[in-house]
Amino acid sequence: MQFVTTHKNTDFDALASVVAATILYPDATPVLPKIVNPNVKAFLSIHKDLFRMYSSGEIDMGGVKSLIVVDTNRWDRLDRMEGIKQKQNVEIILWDHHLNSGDIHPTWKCQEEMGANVTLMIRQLKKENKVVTPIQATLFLAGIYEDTGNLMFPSSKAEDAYAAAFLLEQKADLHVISSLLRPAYGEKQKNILFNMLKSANKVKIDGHHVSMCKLEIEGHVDSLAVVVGMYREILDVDAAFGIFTDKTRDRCIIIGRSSVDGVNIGNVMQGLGGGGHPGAGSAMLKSVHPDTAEEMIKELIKGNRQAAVLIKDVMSFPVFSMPSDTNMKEAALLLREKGCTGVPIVDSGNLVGIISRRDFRKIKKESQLKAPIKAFMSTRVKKIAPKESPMDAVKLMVKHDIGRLPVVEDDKIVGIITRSDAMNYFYKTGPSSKELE
Ligand SMILES: [Mn+2]
Repeated sequence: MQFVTTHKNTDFDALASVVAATILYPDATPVLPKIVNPNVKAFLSIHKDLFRMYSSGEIDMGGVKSLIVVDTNRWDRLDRMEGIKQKQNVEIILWDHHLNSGDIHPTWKCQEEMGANVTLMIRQLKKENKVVTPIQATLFLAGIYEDTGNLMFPSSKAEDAYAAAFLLEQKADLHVISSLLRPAYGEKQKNILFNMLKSANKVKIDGHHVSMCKLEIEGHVDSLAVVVGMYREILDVDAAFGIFTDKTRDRCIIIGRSSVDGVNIGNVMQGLGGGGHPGAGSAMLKSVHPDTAEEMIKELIKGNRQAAVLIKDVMSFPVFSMPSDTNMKEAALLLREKGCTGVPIVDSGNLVGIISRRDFRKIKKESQLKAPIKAFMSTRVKKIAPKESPMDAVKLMVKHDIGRLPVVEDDKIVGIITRSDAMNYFYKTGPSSKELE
């Protein structure tokens, strides 16, 4: 007897992986945990006849010879499988896209970092030339879109997109998918979001704007992750954490969302005993005060610091600059010679202004070419600290429509970051601006 099962609070990726497993292993009986997430529950109630699923409660696992586990590698994420954990001679087959070390030790595994778990299984279905029906393709694609944020989470891989393309070829229905993935956002969720916004705060950790919101909730609330996602977007912070305390059950539910590389939610949540991806994740803490949870999160974000790239890592230096008594004609020649559109003006190490091509348009008569640049330079210079992130630099450049930012520490100019430095960091391809200059 062979069974296939997945994690509690089953999402579309998990359900899709279970269904994909029943194609790859035709003898396997699909067993779902008692608790599945609300969208999956709604899906199953409509598709009951098409996807026959068994609940862990209604199955006798006594004669089990083989268990296929998908989309998790931890026993405590499975529902009522403790009996099998103790047993000898049960073959365990694992399909998982999480690389964290779990306590399920499989006989055979396919474990690779991927945006969605079902991507791994679709690759195998293709290899074995298995037939995928349009309805199965729709479910599988919902799994990929949900786990990769429509292929926009940084954890998405090219393989996820290949799998998505294959599923579209198999006639996955995008109309159905958009209704399946509709976030369950109702009155309860709206009230929580309003209360979070009322007490909203922002802190800066290692150059990232982070918001942590502590709130008391009563009992189980669906779709808290959606609420935290909306909260992050409204506050326009790099990362947001909701610390939800449920006093009656003496526990904290922690949900995080991030839009920057420097704050890896998956790592933070793993540090709290939970899990997730770089962009999204959650954890549950028993008997922990919310203030303690907040401190733990801060420490864990700081622990991620090594991974974060800072301005000082991507800026150019030494900086070509001019003193403020250079005359306009000389400055124009130097700009042309260096091929720059703007140059910082520095007097005895201190940044006093910036001169750019547009400042030369202020010149009305020839005699002004002999005037010192200090008469024409802009003195309200936007600058950035070496500890900030390339993302912060890009935001400033876009906001003020400028192409370069002097990097300043203790009033001294230590470097300059240009639009192309920032872009090279984001795309990590092609020659760097330093090589071009
Ligand atoms: Mn998954």
